[in-house]
Amino acid sequence: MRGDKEWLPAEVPGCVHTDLLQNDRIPQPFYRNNEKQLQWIDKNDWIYRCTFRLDSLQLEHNKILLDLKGLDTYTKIFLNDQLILETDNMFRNYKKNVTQYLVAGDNLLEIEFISPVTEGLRKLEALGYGLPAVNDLSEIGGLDERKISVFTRKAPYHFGWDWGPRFVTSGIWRPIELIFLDNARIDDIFYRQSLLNNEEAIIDAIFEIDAIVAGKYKIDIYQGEEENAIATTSVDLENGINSITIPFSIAQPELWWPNGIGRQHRYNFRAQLSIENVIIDTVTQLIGLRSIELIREPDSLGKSFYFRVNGKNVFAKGANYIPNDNFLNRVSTEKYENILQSAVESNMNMLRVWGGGIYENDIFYELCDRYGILLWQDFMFACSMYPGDDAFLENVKLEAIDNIKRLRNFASIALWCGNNEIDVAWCEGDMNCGWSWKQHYTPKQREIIWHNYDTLFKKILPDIIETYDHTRAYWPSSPQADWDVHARYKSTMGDMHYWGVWHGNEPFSNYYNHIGRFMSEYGFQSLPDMQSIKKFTLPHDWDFESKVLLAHQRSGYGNSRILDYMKKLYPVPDDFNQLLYVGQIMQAEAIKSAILAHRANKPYCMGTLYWQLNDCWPGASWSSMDYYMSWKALQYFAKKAYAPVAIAFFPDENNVRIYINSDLNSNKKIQVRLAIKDFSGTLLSEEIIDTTLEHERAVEVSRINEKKISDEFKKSEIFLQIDLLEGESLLASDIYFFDIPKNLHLTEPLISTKMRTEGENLVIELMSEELAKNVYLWVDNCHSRFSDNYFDLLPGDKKIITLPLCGQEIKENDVHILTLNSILNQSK
Ligand code: BMA
Repeated sequence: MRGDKEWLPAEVPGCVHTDLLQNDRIPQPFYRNNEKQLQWIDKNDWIYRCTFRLDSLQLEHNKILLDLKGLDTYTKIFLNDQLILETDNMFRNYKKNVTQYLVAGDNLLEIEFISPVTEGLRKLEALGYGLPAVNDLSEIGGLDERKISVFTRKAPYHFGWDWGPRFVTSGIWRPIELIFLDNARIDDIFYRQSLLNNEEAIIDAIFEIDAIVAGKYKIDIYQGEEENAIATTSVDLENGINSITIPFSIAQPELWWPNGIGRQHRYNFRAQLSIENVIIDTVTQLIGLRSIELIREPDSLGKSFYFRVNGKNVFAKGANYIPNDNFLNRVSTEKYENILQSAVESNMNMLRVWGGGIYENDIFYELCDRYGILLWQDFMFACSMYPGDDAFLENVKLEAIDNIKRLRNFASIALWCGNNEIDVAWCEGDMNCGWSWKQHYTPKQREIIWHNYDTLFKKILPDIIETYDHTRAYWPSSPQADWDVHARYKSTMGDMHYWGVWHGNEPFSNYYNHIGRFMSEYGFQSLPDMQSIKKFTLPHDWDFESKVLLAHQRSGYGNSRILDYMKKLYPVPDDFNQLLYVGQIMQAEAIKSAILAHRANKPYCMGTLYWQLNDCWPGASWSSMDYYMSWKALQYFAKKAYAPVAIAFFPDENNVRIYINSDLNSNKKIQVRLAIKDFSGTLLSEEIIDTTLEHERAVEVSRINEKKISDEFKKSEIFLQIDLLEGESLLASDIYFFDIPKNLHLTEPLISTKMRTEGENLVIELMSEELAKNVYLWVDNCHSRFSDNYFDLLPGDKKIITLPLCGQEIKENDVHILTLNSILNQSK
């Protein structure tokens, strides 16, 4: 800390919070209420320093650059006691020529981090009035109503969000490197795909080369290990940055496809720069060849909004993605793998990198390319209004250019989007719409604030996209109906965030009648499971209203919103573990029904991304995986709801309509077996329908009159089972209840289990005489992932579940089972 004499060891990449933790100076930030007592950290300035040795040979290079890939955020950088650079943007990559400052022997690099709070307050005062920033948890930071997040180009969620804590970090969050140059260096290559079809791909390789020595150079581009170059050019480079375009083509290109549609082929392009037959620089990149378009065309209902990849219209299935930790240096490659493999395993093909987080690390995009996960990429602006002074706008411009250049070669990026929810929150032009922000300002201030918005999101950012990446579409804000039309729940154009359920306290059934052209957000909260809760709490915290659990719940209505919904639909258990479990299945059922409704409305609706895939700390949130990477019930449900073939039920006033969603690429003749059974499996009625499953469409296969069912049977004692059969093989199956869960007359099931170890897995065989609803399995102290969980076990069916062993012996008694049946029976 500045003013302190003590130096502590630190990590790079890292941040001051994790360094203090490593040095035992602070307690675990996420544990219980510790967040509050750690708010002093961001009010201080911190200095990081190191020495590095260079020998005289290294100093002989013509130019030496210091490459600072990520500094969070306000810094003064000293090299051998000389101020060489000041920075003010976490998202920028700064490069500084340091040749003249370096010496043979020890060199001292010192980076002084100025408190983002001090700087933010200074900027707020200079502006003279505050700007809306609804998720900035200023009170927790001891700043009362003073929202400073908007003044600093730093991850917005560091200042708090409605699912995350306030830890305003400082530190070197990405690596720092020295680059030695003699003649010239390839600074950047953009493989711009100007034409792509089955016959041919035409690629413009656009090079930026930094030449220190002007002269004749040669550029070769190779494919993989092939000896013959696919393009060769001789160039005369001038001193400084040279831009050179080298077009080349590939015959019968193998294309890159999103997950579930095709393979993710990538070409390995190796570019070489040489002078007099000596190779002086090589850059290798894996490039997926695909065309991608955002199709917004007027139609009879409004205007379409969907992605077309390689000429094929893609229904987007996925979720919104936030950073995986408040302390970004803790997100390991394994964690990125885990989260993206979870997305793939859950049949997703798109994630939205939401605008309140970060432009992710390269590894994230690399994995999305590898696994076929398309990305809706926001710029980092969310739920706030931003300043518009020249310095701010120039800073954002450079940030956008840095990140577009870093990311534009990734095949996975489908769209650049200006911000999250600002258009809809401000709602220019109508005093009665929006989030009541405008009312706090004078007409003059309103004009300035909107002008700033307009300049940044409707001029600067689209212009930059046009210059640096015009092969992709730009969309100013999510959600938006059209370029100049605000989104509403009734919009028949653009993308939609539907928050009537949860924020609006509306019933889950409203998911069926609020369907837009592309559902880019909707969600429902739950808490993590008991094993995760135990990691950051003590037993006396295990209560929805405890101080600690409320501190880990950042949405305004607290946990009471979960309880309100639960009381209407489910039994509300006294036992805390059971309460968590019911909360999770309620969330899972809600989002499953929304996903299936969106899919059934294809092609009117062409995408569904629920809020939210992951967490940045342990707590209540809308996530389907918790901070510890444990799958909540929702993740298991999403996997089934996103399966290529999935059954959807839509109850309306009189009927339940049954749809089959198919993303298969051919039609299939199938048999649909509809069976009404009681909970012990007795068949009460049956119908078999021969039909055709239409590829890439949803078809209605049946309509069941619920009134008739209630006349004939006791609706709380029966269920409908649907099996889709193609010949002998079961394509999909699901069940439907004619009553809400809390009314179901499910008896305590006798589940018989058989367990055995097979290699690295525990195999569990389950059977039940009675229908067992939402069978939840867990093993104490073993957090690995079951092959399925929270599933319905049908009477007489055998279900086999596997669990990777956690390096421990698991005995029969260690495996616990909970069902909704038991809870219903306790509450009687
Ligand atoms: C959406 C998001 C987030 C927020 C979430 C839940 O509006 O864009 O800002 O966390 O809702 O409220």
